[in-house]
Amino acid sequence: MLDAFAKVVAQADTRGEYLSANQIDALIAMVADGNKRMDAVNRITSNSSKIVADAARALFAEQPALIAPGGNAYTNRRMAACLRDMEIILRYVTYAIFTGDASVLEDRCLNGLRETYLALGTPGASVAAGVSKMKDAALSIVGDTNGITLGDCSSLMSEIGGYFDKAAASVA
Ligand code: PEB
Repeated sequence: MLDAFAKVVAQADTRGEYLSANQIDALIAMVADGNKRMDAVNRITSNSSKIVADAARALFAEQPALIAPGGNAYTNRRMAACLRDMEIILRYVTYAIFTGDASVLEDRCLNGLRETYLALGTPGASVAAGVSKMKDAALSIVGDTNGITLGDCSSLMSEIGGYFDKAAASVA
């Protein structure tokens, strides 16, 4: 599990080189914008239940076969497992945003997840659809400009979107 700093150190070390000016500049920019990152993590974390519940509700409205008898989220046990899975994925996405690096998400959550769903007979494409709904909800919460000093959050927003996309793509 790496963060943005450890990642560039690991990369530089495999080449036996000092950190490059570009790498240092990128990290300086990341630190300078650190409050935005922490605020984004805080917003997603404190709205996590709503993000998960709304995304699940929208997913089941779009794919009602999932909650019909015989569906992959039918019975309370499977419904609970489904909500829990979405919560787990969202939690790892917040870790990736916090560290500025996807390795925690990849190593501890996504690695082998597609195979797990294949083995369970859980439709990965439906999980991916749920993740993409969480992405939309999270980005709209992070991007809410109400009551804050306006600034440019575009690169952070696209980084955050990228973590959700990575999660969706890894199970779709
Ligand atoms: C991954 N999910 C399930 C299981 C595991 C995971 C390992 C099997 C064991 C169990 O049931 O607990 N666990 C989960 C995860 C990590 C982990 C992400 C990462 C660290 O450790 N059903 C649907 C939707 C979807 C869904 C499409 C969006 O209809 C999920 C939610 N996951 C789902 C369901 C099960 C499951 C298990 C329904 C139960 C499957 C079953 O027992 O039939």
